[in-house]
Amino acid sequence: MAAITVASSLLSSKPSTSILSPPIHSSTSSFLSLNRLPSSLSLRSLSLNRLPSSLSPRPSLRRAIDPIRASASSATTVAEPGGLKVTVVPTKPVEGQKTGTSGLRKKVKVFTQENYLANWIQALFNSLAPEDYKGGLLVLGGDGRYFNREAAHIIIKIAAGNGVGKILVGRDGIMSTPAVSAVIRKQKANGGFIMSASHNPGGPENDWGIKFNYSSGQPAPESITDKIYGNTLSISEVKMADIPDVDLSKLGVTKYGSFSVEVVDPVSDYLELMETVFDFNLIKDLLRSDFRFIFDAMHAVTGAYANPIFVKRLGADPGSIINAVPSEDFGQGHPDPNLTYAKELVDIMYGENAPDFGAASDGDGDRNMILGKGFFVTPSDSVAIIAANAQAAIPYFKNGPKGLARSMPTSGALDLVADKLNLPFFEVPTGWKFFGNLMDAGKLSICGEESFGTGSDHIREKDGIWAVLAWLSIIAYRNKDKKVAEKLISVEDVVKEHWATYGRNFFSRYDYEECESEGANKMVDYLRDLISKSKSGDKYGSYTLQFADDFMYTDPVDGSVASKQGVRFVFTDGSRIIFRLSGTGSAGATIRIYIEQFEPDVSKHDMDAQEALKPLIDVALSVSKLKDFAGREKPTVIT
Ligand code: VG1
Ligand code: CO
Repeated sequence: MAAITVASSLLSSKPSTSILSPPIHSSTSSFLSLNRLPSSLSLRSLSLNRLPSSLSPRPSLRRAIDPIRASASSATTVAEPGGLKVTVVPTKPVEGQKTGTSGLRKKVKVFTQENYLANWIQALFNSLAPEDYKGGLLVLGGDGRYFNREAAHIIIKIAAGNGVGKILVGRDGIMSTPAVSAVIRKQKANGGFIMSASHNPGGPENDWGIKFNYSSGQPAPESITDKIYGNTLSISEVKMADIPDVDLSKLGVTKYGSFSVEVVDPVSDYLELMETVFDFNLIKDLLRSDFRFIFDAMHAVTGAYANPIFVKRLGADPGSIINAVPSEDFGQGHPDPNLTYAKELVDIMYGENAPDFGAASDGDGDRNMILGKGFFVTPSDSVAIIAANAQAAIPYFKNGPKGLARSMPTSGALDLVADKLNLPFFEVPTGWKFFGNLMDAGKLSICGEESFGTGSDHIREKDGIWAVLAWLSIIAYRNKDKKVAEKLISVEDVVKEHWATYGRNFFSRYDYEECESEGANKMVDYLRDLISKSKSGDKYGSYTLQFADDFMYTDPVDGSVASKQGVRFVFTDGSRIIFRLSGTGSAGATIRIYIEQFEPDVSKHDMDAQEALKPLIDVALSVSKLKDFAGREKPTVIT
């Protein structure tokens, strides 16, 4: 690794736009001669390796194995047009590189195995049509987690080796998932990579992940991810440009023949977009008054966005942003904004003298949690309330949303809004990739998932900061005519008013994390068998079954079919119990149970959700025999 770190520290002294000739040999004849001397690459590495390690800017850069260097001794070098030298590194397939709900996620120890990441990146290029990347523009961002820096260099070199024209990378490799989507769209890029395992913990002992989005800014659909997986099983070589590591800490362009890397500010394009979506002056007025706001970045990527947006641009108190410095292990926390893992914020919001508004976001900035003073807004309610108020409070929706959508396990609160506003409505499987086609076809504006994901067609990802700005807009709009010292309409008031209008969908999710895969799979098999035998009218406690199935979705735009997306029991009163296995974990199996019951009676709306749902939760646990199959008494997380 020393070869790479030294090269990058030398580069950092260059002016911000440097035109570097190819690092070793620039003429075709020298490529040819190199071609006959495959050992030249390792010789160069050896000599550079002798330079003092004190030149290394970051000790962490030397920790991980460089998968490409590890096999460089048997590599051959070929000439490529454009003055870029490409090394073809022989490799072998690695098992298990199938992407889940959102990208490929594994333990860091797995990703740092020889060629593991390189194989997947090359398999991705092998899956795309050449016109989708040759000479094209790609975006690269990440959430700042451990291994991102090393991974960025590997991705840049393989992209260059495959003929990509230019990479836009966030400074220090930082760019949130929604910002990557925004930049792809604004800069008309062919696609982009996000180095993140999202809400999964980071650090040498924890998780790493990679996601690929394509030209609309949308997560790659299964048609692409299936191809990538297929190619990982037959891969035999990785094409890698022989260029030094680029200094990612300095803004500017570095050129290598026909390839270039531009380090960009990760915030500016995203902030510019937010300014077109929201009325910033409206939010500014709210944040300036006696309204108290707090945002918890959970030591993750939104730390880079919170200060420029909430403090500098919108005038929030600098002390209102907590855990604002992205760290490689998220301060040893679990960057998942829910009632369990965002404990610090929850304690503040439920404590004495709590602020009026609290919010948090996850590792890569696409999730959000919204809290009022001593009050939690469920994500299912949140998207419904945003949809109901969007036209009035958010300029982007001034003509009204085009359509609404939610993932299948998300509560039916949004359905009721769609009904009232007479809007097209869609129910899709879990995972944001299913919303994009509907947005591209102009059928969908606002959508959400129960898993703390909310967003709109301003980009093609869920968007944590957008959700916070949407809620601030709603509160600001509702209070815009209030005089100083007059009592403000609170988050809780807005939610309760919504329930009074539409009824309340009590909702809860139970997660049983890191169960034995065998037991979890057996439970799902058992449930599938059960639904095949069930019939309408069957009794489950005091509930009568309307139907039970394994959710299947046919995309109304391209006709693609996603099956086995969750076992559901739907009862005659609209109550639902849903079972799914998580597709984002990196070890064992996580069982998720989703429980929902509609309550039209306002006098019952103040009930605690766990209390209101108790009979249905008991049915869910007994129907699934979860305790027997998973050997668990209690869930790890209750939402
Ligand atoms: C979970 C959520 C899902 C979300 C996905 C990615 O998936 O349930 O709604 O889209 O995470 O979110 P699963 O398969 O574990 O249930 V993120 O913030 O990781 O990009
Ligand atoms: Co995320």
